[in-house]
Amino acid sequence: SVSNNATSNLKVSYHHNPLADEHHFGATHPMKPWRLTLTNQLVLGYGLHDLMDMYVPRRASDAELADFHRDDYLDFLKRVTPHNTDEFPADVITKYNIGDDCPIFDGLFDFASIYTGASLDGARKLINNQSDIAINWSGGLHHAKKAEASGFCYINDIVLAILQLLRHHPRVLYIDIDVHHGDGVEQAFWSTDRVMTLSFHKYDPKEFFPGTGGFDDIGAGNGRHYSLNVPLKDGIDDNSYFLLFKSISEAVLLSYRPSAIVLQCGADSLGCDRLGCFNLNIKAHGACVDFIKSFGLPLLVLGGGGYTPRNVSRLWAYETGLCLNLELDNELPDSQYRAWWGPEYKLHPDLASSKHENKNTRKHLELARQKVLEQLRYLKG
Ligand code: ZL4
Ligand code: CA
Ligand code: ZN
Repeated sequence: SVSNNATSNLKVSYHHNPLADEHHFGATHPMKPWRLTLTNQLVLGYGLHDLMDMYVPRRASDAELADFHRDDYLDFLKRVTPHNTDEFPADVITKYNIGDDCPIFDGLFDFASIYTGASLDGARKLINNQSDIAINWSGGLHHAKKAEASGFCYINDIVLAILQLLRHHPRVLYIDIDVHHGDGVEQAFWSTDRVMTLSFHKYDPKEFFPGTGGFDDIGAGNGRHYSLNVPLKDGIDDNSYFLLFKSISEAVLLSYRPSAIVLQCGADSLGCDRLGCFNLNIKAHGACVDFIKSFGLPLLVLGGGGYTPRNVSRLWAYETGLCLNLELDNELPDSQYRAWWGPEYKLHPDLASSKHENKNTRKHLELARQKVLEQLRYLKG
């Protein structure tokens, strides 16, 4: 069911520990780690595992997590369980931002160290030149702060992976196409020019989480002009998004000249997402990944949001194929989970929904492009 492109000689590695999939945030919580099981079913069903190096990474160690996170926060995450939460003072629970978005569930610390271990493993394979593209769909949890959970994220695997890459790479570019602003990564590298962060997201400070990521969030000190944001409105469609993405990311790559790239591929920017409000189809989202891949730099590909599991799995299987230079058959492979992709059983259902009208005027999109390109004029060296 796949047509192999014989010119492809990229080494692609896939980093996943299936124990991540078994965790539950709570019955009605939108974050469903079992979307990773659906993703793997499609990856296996399309036979992609035969074309990549498949790794089951170890958990991140305490020392690795402490490269970014504060010790007291890590100790808390390690000790707290649904059974002993009451024993912690209310101000501690509040301080670490535990609540409906970031609940305490069974195996929370295990979950966080598993997804983080996979991002670190991917970074190591890139550094050692054992891979050209390393994929971890369980990672990409961009909201976690140094000492605080946020937006379904507890440990910031992206920051930790970038810190590893910085040991060998002078400049790392971080690109985030999740529908939410990549605030945790931006904040971690706010005052350095060694990481440039670029996030595309829905922006409405009063109505949409996390409320940051306006044009004027540009970084500070040495990092001034090295945080880039593309605030968007509801309903953006395939063409507007891809053209904007292409022109901005190309200009950023040519000016910043990174030696490695981390790409957060949150699937909640697809149309019909339970939390998102964009109108992207799988091919347009994938075209962004493919465009970044075309620069031929070491690339760490991560997951992130995505709240309609059948479409998350379609997208990430498709993007795994793109990393391998494959265009997957629109007919989905057979699997024991097949019923999830009914009634059409296609890789590319039409996801553009009339639920979110396109509120992005040409004028707004042109302003967004101008604002970002303006920052690039100030870059040093
Ligand atoms: C839920 O149904 O906008 C959490 C969260 C839990 C189950 C039972 C509790 C019901 C939607 C969201 C009450 C939930 C109220 N349950 C949640 C300001 C908010 C305060 C919390 O993709 N309430 C906060 C976070 C965002 C807010 C988005 C995206 C992560 C990522 C990377 C994080 N928080 C309002 C919401 C539900 C829930 C239903 C929810 N939370 C939707 N959007 C948010 O960028 C992985
Ligand atoms: Ca984003
Ligand atoms: Zn998101």
